[in-house]
Amino acid sequence: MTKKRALVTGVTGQDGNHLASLLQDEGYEVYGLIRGQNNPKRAEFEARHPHVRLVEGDLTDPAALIRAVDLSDPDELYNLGAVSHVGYSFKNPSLTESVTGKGVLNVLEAVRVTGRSERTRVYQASTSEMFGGLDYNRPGAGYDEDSLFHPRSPYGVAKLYGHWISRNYRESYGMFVSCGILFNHEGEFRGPEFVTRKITQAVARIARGMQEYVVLGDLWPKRDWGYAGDYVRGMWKMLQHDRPDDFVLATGETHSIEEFLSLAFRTVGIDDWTPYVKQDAAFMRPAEVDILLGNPAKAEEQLGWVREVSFEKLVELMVRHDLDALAGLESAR
Ligand code: NAP
Ligand code: F7E
Repeated sequence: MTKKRALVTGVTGQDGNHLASLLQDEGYEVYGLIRGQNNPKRAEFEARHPHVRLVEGDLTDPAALIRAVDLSDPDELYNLGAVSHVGYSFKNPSLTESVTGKGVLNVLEAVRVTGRSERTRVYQASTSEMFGGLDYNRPGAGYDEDSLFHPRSPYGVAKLYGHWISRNYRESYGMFVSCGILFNHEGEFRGPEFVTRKITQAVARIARGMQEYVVLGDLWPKRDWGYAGDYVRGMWKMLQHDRPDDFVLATGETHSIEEFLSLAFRTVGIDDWTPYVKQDAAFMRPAEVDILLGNPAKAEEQLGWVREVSFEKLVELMVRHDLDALAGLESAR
């Protein structure tokens, strides 16, 4: 039997790393889009995923995307590439619009103009940041697929464009395009610029006596945090479903950054984290998303999606991973 073929944009990111492994395990021939003429993540990625064929291309370059689609001839295309950091998007709004917003259009057009509208199923990485978490727009049972959107950052606005252009291509051209509205998901591949990894790396270093404190922004915002490994399985399930649709993936629990800090420090035996945390306005945003809480009922019922890793396990997994990484560095010296 011929293998299914998948193309993943953003393959060098957190979700790309998890998804590349999942697709390999499912027997796919996997292609990954990699940007830049000398991407610093390339060597590490190739060592971890020797089976993935990397194709050079940038989401802002329509011709590069057409070439990548032609070369990989995918049954499934997962569009994970994006400027994904909310704080960075305030400082680079135009870049964010080009990559995170218009990049989606470029991907959809590459599929369409190469005559693959009927063949290639597309996953679009939409986000809970599209909801905004404002008082007037805060459903008690959690945001679902029908909740109102009110994005609060250039990132959220660009993602909302990507979400709607995906729905538009589904409706206009009958393309199989599914949007996963994913709430925050974290893990061992999370970039150090995001708050969870910044905390767990700092906790590991503080526990080893290599760092005195960590400097953060606001500590009161609440997030619905899950494990990335669980969420990429949900993405894959969306493209195996009998029709294209939108699905929320979330845990249905919300926790503040203070709660994350408390659990992370407790993992290394520190009960009072307050002496180890300082705050700086540099890490605060011009507009904040106060609280995110998702309702994954539709994905659970229609896709049979289940989350395996709890919030408590997630925090422990990340801290232990970062402690092990430090121990590995120390023994290599
Ligand atoms: P990530 O770790 O930040 O990865 C982003 C990926 O996009 C990286 O591979 C990056 O390449 C690539 N990229 C950036 N600019 C590009 C460009 N101009 N052309 C081509 N590729 C480019 O993000 P993630 O956490 O894996 O998230 C995956 C997707 O899900 C993103 O679209 C994100 O916005 C969305 N999302 C994430 C979450 C979450 O909690 N993680 C929740 C909802 C939605 P480099 O490695 O070269 O930088
Ligand atoms: O911030 C606060 C910050 O950057 C979480 C992306 O994957 O999930 C992610 O977006 C919270 C915010 O993630 C620091 O203000 C405090 O309230 O880890 P984050 P995010 O903004 O929720 C969504 C669903 C996505 O789609 C995005 O792509 O933590 N915070 N102090 C901090 N945040 C950071 N990064 N650094 C701090 O020092």
